[in-house]
Parts: sequence; C-alpha cells; structure tokens
Amino acid sequence: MTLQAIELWRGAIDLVSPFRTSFGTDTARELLYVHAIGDKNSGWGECVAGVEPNYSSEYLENCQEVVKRFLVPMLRSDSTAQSFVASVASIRGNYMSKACVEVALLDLQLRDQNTSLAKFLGATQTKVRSGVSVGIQNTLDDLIRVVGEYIAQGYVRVKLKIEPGTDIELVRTVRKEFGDDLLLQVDANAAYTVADAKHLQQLDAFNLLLIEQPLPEDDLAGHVELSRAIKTPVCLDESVTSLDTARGALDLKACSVINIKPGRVGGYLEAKKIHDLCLDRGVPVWCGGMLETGIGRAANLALAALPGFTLPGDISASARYFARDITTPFVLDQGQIAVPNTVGIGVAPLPEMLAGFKKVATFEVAKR
Ligand code: OSB
Ligand code: MG
Repeated sequence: MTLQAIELWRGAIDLVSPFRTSFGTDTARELLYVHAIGDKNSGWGECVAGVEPNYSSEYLENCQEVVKRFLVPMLRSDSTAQSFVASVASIRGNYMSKACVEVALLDLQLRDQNTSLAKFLGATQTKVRSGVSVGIQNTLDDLIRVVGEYIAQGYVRVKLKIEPGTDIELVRTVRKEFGDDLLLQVDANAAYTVADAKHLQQLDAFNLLLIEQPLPEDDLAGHVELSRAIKTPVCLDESVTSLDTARGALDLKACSVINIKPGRVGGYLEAKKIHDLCLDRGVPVWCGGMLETGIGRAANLALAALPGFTLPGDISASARYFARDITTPFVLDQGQIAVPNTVGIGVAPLPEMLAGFKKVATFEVAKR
C-alpha cells in the first residue's frame, strides 16, 4: 500500500429525533471523517466524538486538532493501520482521534488486499441482531410510544437511558407494558455514585440484562462495590479505554459484561484484542454505538460479527438516526442487519451526500 494523502471532511446530519442522555441532548450528528488516499484505493473513517466533552473528555474540534497536529505527521507512505497504532502509542489518550485515522487506514489497506474488514477481524456471523438505544423522553407516555414503535420495527433489545429521578419508575413502566420477555437494559452514562447502591438495588426486580456505566469512568472501586450490592449485571462503557483497563476491570470484578466501542479504545485492532480477552474468559460483550453514520456503522457491524458478541448491540438501522445517511442506508431485516462483506468497510460516502460536506484539510504524506 502507498498512502499518498489524508483529507479531513466536516459536516452534520440531522437526527430524526433529539437524543437525550444523562449528559446532554443532541439534535444533529456533527461529523469529522478521515479520508485516507492511496495509489489504488481510498479509505474512510468516522470520528465518534461529540461536540462537547461530556461523554468523555474528547470532543470533535479537539480531535480534528489532534489528528492534524500529532497523528497525521506520524504517517508515511508505507504506513499501515498496524504501524500507525504502534507509532501513536507514545501519544496518551485521544482514543477517538486515533481510532478514526486507524479505521481509514484499515479500510484503505483491506481494499488493496481485496478483503473485507469482517473477514480480517475474524467475523463468524453474516448478520447481527440489532438493539436500540432509547433516549430520555419528556413523559412516560412518550417513552411507551417510542419503545412500542421500535419493537414493532423488529428491534430485538431495548436500552433505556436513565438518570437519577428518571429510572426505577421508567423501567417498571416499560416492563409492565411490554412484558417479561423483552430483552431490556439501562444505561446511566455515569450519572450515579456508589452511595446510590441501595436505590439501584430496586432495579433487581425487573430482570434487566445489565446496567451500563452507572458510576463515573474513574470509579472502578465503586463499580466493584456496586457489583456486589446489586443482582443486575454491571457493564462498563466509558471506563474501558484499552485492553489494559478491560483486563483490570475484569480482574477486579468491577463488571461482568463489556460494551466495546472501537472509537473509545483507539480503534478496531484494540477492540478485537478486548473481544479476544473476553471470549477467552467467557465474558459477554456487545458492540456499543455513538450515533454513527453509515461509515462508522459499517465498521461496527464487522466487529459485532465476531463470536464473542453474544449480546445484541447498539447498531440500529440508519433510519433510527437519520432521514438520509451518508452511505446507502443500513436496514433492519427481521431484527438483524447484514454485515458488509465486500472490501474494506464495504461502504463509502454517497457523492450527493458528501456534496453537503466540506473538505477542511488535505495533508500530503511524506514518502519512504
Ligand atoms: O453511552 O452508549 C452510550 C450515544 C452517544 C454517546 C454515548 C452513548 C450513546 C448511545 C447511542 O447509547 C447508541 C447508538 O448509537 O445507537
Ligand atoms: Mg453507554
């Protein structure tokens, strides 16, 4: 592979409905795409960071700066995703910045090799079961209506966003309305403290698959204590930023399930390592989402097709997020979404959609 240039593209796509979590509300997906240009093919990567540093410390403007100032300068014409990951190990954190460059390189090199990301990662599934993440609604009636619509569309698992004051009643209501067979879980996005353990014990009555990231990302000890205090399995999202933090969390028994998001751990190579560790230890994993457009969604589908992904992930159809996706839309078929199986991530931005985006930078890559 010969890498010639990196382009950065910016734009936004409106969400079909506002997405509210314990940390904020989004009405549009602001986007940063990395386009890696080779001599024969090109590859695309999507940055999962939000506009504000409220899910984690990373945010989109900062990612763009980190990519430009620290990551792109490390690239050479013979760089690969693997050599890139090795060379940027000297840069601390900045997982989302690293991940969007890494996957653009992966897409490019796998296209050159005429193989798919799914095959490269070791996928064993051709389609994956699809769950849906439901934001906090204004009223319980709205919540029932929205959840009912998603179930009618075929989503096989529902995740409810919760926060203090909007939690137990909400879960009770959804359980009562949709019955005991519904695969149901909750996500607090770090909104509680370990002092809420007694309160969260009330969730034990509702047979949830898991509670995701109840406590702040740094509070592994708190998650250990909470895991002992409640029956609902604790799953970590924000806390797991690497293979090392995943291993530590499991060794400490801070969680019994892990949500793997490639953007949060610096890319798909690290995500696969976390998957392999969890598979080896019999720890269930599932693929998280960051309201990705088709570029990020395609790559997540490849990852979610690995054998350790035994729980349905937050990879919903394009229509759950956008009226028009950047790529050919991903559709739900009997609760499942097909895993791209052509070359690279299997998709690229539609020219008519990209026309509404702006190329904000082009960097020539030094020869070697
Ligand atoms: O915590 O899983 C999360 C979206 C943005 C930031 C954080 C999270 C989420 C979601 C949405 O829950 C999942 C999806 O992409 O459907
Ligand atoms: Mg989460």
